[in-house]
Amino acid sequence: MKRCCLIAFFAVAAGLFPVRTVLAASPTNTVSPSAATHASKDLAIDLGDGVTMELVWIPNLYSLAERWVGKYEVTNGEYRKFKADHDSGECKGQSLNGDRQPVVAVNFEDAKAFANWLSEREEKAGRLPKGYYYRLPSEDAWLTFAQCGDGREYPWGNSWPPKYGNYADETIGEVLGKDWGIIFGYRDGYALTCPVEESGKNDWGLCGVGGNV
Ligand SMILES: [Ca+2]
Repeated sequence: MKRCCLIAFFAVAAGLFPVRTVLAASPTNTVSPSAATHASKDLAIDLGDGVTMELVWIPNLYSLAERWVGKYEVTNGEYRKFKADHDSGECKGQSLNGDRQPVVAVNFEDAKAFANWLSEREEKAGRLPKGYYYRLPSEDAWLTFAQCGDGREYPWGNSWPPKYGNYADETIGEVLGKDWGIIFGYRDGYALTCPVEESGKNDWGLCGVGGNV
């Protein structure tokens, strides 16, 4: 994950780090594995007004606390159910603010607050499994689901350039200038953020797990 992580590192300073939520067992969780796994299906959280947040059941994470992982990065549309006036802004005249684009212009505390809000909302509605809560993924969980559990260097495998996903491709040079880091020989068609569905799905069914948003 060397180059992808490097891109993500620089993105944090710009508020462009990816926000993804997981549904995890709390440290005091007393739910037995057999009871917990009865619901071992993907989840869809209805946030209202047609906004649905999807999570994928990842059995390989069972040794960690995480059980379900957000299928996509948290979108602007989802985040605005928590903070209605959130504005992800624009860059060089390109909007970052579409409902299906990943939320940006948020910091670590904002991301944690979103996960806490989601936990409280779902618990109040009686939809949160006993002993579980939403939070950001741990580093170990992130590496496991981004690498599909086999230690691969990139979400798609060990080859370079990427096979899929939205990265600093040749498109970004055309929009932001040639001084930006560009992956030559790779073109995903997006200079900046893209709809989360188009950010590349890994073998475990998770989209956009490499690079920044
Ligand atoms: Ca791109």
